[in-house]
Amino acid sequence: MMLQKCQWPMKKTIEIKKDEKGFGTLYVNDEPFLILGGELHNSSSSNLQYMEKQVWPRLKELNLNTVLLPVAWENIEKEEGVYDFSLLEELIFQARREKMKLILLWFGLWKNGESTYVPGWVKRDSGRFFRARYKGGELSQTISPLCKNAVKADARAFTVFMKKLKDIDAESQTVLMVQVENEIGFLKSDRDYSKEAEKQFRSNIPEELEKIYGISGTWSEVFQSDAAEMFMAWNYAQAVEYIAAAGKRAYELPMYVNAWLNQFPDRPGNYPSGGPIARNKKIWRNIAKSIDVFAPDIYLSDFEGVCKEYATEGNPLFIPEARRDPVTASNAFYAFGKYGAIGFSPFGIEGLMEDTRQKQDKELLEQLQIDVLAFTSIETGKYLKETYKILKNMQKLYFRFKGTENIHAFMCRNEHERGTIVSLSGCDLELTYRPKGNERPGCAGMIIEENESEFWAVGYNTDIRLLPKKSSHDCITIICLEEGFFDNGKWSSGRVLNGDERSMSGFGQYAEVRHYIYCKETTDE
Ligand code: N0T
Repeated sequence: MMLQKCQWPMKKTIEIKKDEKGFGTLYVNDEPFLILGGELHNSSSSNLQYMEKQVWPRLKELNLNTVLLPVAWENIEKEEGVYDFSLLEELIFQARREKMKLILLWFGLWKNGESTYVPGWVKRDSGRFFRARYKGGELSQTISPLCKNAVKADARAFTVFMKKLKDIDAESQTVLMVQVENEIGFLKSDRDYSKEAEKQFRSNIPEELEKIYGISGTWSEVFQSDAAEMFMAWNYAQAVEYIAAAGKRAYELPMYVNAWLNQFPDRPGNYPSGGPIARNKKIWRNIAKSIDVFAPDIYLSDFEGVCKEYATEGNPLFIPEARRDPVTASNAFYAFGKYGAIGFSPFGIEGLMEDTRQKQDKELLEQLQIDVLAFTSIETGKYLKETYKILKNMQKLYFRFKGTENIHAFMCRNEHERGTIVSLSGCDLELTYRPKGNERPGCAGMIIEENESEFWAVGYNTDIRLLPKKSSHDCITIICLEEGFFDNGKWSSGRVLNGDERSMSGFGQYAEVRHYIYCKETTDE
């Protein structure tokens, strides 16, 4: 007879823990999890057949482990108080079958500044669910964040949704996180000019803000030229807090909000006013306390600048949406290597194997002064799948050193930069960036030092040379340089690169891994 081992059922948890550096890591049952993600186009997950035919097969070869997809309020509560979760349940089944984790995007009251995903009964009743107005009183498509009825209705639906999620998924843990709303804020205006908003904007700032900022007065007195945006940030952050807190009481999953960043020209309304952009972080962090992560959607070319802005003061870096051109494949290494990101996820992932250069509405994007490339896939998937494959297989090594001085990252910021020096404990690395066009990933990568005579390097379009440390005259000698790959954490070496192959052993347009062993001889006088 088999003896059954008596075990306590393990408590299942999904949480983000922070280290001393402030870097966050997502833990699933105390195991670190690296989100190698991709976000679907907005409408893909509204139909199961479409998912079967057009989406899942295309995701297979990309080496993702997580898919970000929307759950629309209009779909789960078509009639007030009547809920239907059949689509959600099927999506979760499909994901499990595909061995994929999910991050669900709650498209509730606000999606890209507007209220296009609210149910018809909310849209039709603009008395009960009043809209934000532009200056002069013109109506918008955005339900005002000052509308308490609307916030309560959203919170109620969100709570029922989270409860359902707990019922069907707490055991399997297919869903890792939930995004609350999408790129929140008010578009085409610096603030809401509805009657209610006008009244509040003229009054003194709320007590809570007085405490946070240590100053009192009207919005304009306190925040001057930023008053309109701060006013919106306060109202949106409060609404989000109400909704997220209610949802968390039903099911305690990590939650985040994502930001449409302030791009040129930097005026609120040109991007959604009041969203969680860096400038508004004080309000957002103090008010929306149930939110675990404030996350940037990075379409701007200054990838490094944005990462830096967000990975501060204990805010873990998570990039739920990223550019679609090949540079995204190299940016991922940088986000994980330099800022210990918990995850990375290009937008429109099911289309990343295509070349969409001709399909872009170039004129429109140019008119809006938006970088066309940011929305263009030039078969980006064929590069991204290499990045993800490498990261997936070397994550054990990565997590072993995450948050320590042993991890370094490099990235070429513009075409004038020729290279950089990365300082290791035993030597310096001279990294020279290779010229490359828009069709390729950027020059970027990551170095992990195993000890003072051994390191791993991964990256794209960069040459590596070992130098003595600045002002020293040490003689640095390579003992062994191998190409190869990690297979589920275990190094499997390929050719030993020596002779001709050693002098031209840099990284090319597809990501590669190298293992270096070297020694240092001190030149004593
Ligand atoms: C994103 C996506 C989707 C260079 C646009 C980005 C997604 C939403 N919005 O394809 O609609 O649901 O979150 C807006 C970025 C515009 C500014 C780019 C400046």
